[in-house]
Parts: sequence; structure tokens; C-alpha cells
Amino acid sequence: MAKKPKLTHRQKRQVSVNRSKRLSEPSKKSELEDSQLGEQQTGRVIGRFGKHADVEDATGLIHRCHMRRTIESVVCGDEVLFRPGKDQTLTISGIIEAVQDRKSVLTRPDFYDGVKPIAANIDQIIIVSSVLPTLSLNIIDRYLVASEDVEITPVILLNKVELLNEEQRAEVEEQLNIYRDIGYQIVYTSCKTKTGIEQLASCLKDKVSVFVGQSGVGKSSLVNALLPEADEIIGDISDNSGLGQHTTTTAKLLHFPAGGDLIDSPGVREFALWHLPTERLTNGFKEFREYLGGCKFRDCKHGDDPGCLIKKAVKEGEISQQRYQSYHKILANMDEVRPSHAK
Ligand SMILES: Nc1nc2c(ncn2[C@@H]2O[C@H](COP(=O)(O)OP(=O)(O)OP(=O)(O)O)[C@@H](O)[C@H]2O)c(=O)[nH]1
Ligand SMILES: [Mg+2]
Ligand SMILES: [Zn+2]
Repeated sequence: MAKKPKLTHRQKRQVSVNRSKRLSEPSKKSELEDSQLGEQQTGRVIGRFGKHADVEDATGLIHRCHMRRTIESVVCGDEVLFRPGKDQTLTISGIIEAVQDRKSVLTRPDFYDGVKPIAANIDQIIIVSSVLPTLSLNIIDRYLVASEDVEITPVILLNKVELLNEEQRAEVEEQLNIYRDIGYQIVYTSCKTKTGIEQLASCLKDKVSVFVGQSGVGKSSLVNALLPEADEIIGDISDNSGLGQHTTTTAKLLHFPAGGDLIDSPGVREFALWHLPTERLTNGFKEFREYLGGCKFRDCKHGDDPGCLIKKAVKEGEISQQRYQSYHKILANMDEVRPSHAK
């Protein structure tokens, strides 16, 4: 008996990609007949689940669509060319034929597939954090790096602020002022008391925004506070961790009556950063940029290297100690969590 050939990692990955492609191909029977489809038109993806997508046409009608096999990926916010189904009584009647070039795309690394898109054509990323169980600046820093890397403006939002007493509030503001000082917008909200909801609404007006943040910080609660008719499902918080249980499971795009859209997506809770080369991580700390290239050694690690301008800026108070430590923490962690094939 011939020995089974040993596959390289790359070949194994290709085999698995081919297999999943075969699985996702519609059977001949279910493929839509040309005669069942209307004229090609433009639309926008407002929902994405399994192998289907909801496409909104120019008149606001929603068509549940299949996708042509040639299409690599379709995500919420995508502008597409599609053909609606003539028979609207079918649950899935149309087909997406092409995805238009994306103005921006939020991505996340996938262990097997490399980098995967999560949402497209977004203007700003709202990084939602909460004071419960604790405010994690390191997580905010990771989301900031991811936002800077895809060149989409981030906004930092702190929710559940009604839980803070005056002293705690002052402490939290002092911590977040580091971000304000380097040019990021900060919004404080409470879904319980409706504090800051109006300010948030004006920050989202006429823009396409996406909420990101850990489970349980209150993303869907904020959606409901902004758009009561959205009626998003709100999760319970686990007593042990103070974190949520991943309640929202499909991505959707919602419209504000006064203008602007909001994407609440489950895929953007965790921004792993291991797909980023170190230079891109460093560049994601935007206050570091003006010093980069000026260190004594070209391959400066900005640690204890002699002649490091970043370190000097930290010593002189130009760069916050907190952000500097956070940078090194992310850097150290990236090597630990990066899958071996991506090293
Ligand atoms: N005290 C307080 N609790 C809040 C506030 N906003 C949301 N919560 C609670 O936080 C919990 C989680 O809220 P969700 O809106 O489901 O959180 P999420 O971020 O959408 O979570 P996932 O969908 O799992 O990612 C619920 O128990 C909410 O009632 C707030 O401003 N104050
Ligand atoms: Mg949710
Ligand atoms: Zn340096």
C-alpha cells in the first residue's frame, strides 16, 4: 500500500479551503434560474449570516440573497451588484453577483484563513468599554492599534458610568485623558440613566459606525438606547467574570432616521493583532509616529536600546508611561499567541 503523502502546512490549508468551498457550493437544483431573476441593480448589504446576505435596494426593500461562487467575501456595509428574485414568496430569492471596491474594511485575523473582513465602508469604529468588571486600558490600546492599522477613525466609549462614585469617576477620567490628549474622542454613557446618549447620537450622525468591544459591555443596550425600535437582544452578565455571554451572533446594519448607520457585529469583539508585523503595531500607537526612524539603531526595539527616541519621550513625559508599557505588553503577547504557521 502506498504511503499517504505528507502534506505541507500550506497544502493542508488548501485542502481545507477546497473542502469548505465544495461544501458551500449550492447544489445544481437550488441554483437560481436566470428566468427567475430580475435586472441587475446596486444594493447594500445590511445583514450577513451563514451563506446568505440581506441586500437593501435603492427603494429600501430588502432581498435575501445567495452569492455567486466567484465572490470571495460579502460583509455588512458592502455595496453590491445583485439581481432580485422575481418570486418574492421564496425566502431566499436573489443573488449577489459582484462586490464593489471597498472604501475601508475592518478585518480580523483568522487562525486558518489569514485575514478576514468583518464590515466594509465604515467611517468610524466605536470602541465600547465598561467600568465593569474593570476598565482595561490594554484592551482599548489593542482596538486602537487595529483601528489605526485599517485607517478608520476610532472613538473611545465608556459605558455604565452611573456605577461610578465621584471619586472613581475622577480616577477613570484621569486615565482616559491620556487618550484625549493624543487626539481621540471620548464619550461617557449610561444606558440606565441615558447619560451621554445624545452626545453619542450626534457623534454617530451621518456616519457609518461599527461597535466593537468585549461581550457584556453594553453594545446592544446602546443600540436600543439610540434606536428603541431595533429591539436588540440584551444579554446577562455572568456573576463570576462580570463579562457577557456573547449574546449578539449575527452582524447587522441599522439606519438612524436622522442619517447615519450603525453596525452591531459579533465578529469584532476580539481584535487579535498577531497578523500585524511589528512596524504596523508600532505605527498603531499614533503618538509614537513622530519619533519613528529617529532612534540610534535602525532595528531599535524601543526597549532599553541606547539612543531610543521613544524611550526618551517617555522619560520626558511626551509619551505616557501607561501607553508605552501597554505597547510592550502587546508586543510580548503577539509572539505568544501567533499561530506557528504565521510566524
Ligand atoms: N449598570 C449598567 N448596566 C448596563 C448598562 N448598559 C448595559 N448594561 C447591562 O450589561 C449587560 C450586557 O449588555 P449587552 O447590551 O447585551 O452587551 P453586549 O456588549 O451587546 O454583549 P454581546 O452581544 O454579548 O457582545 C446587560 O445586563 C445590560 O443590562 C449601563 O449603562 N449600566
Ligand atoms: Mg450584543
Ligand atoms: Zn527606539
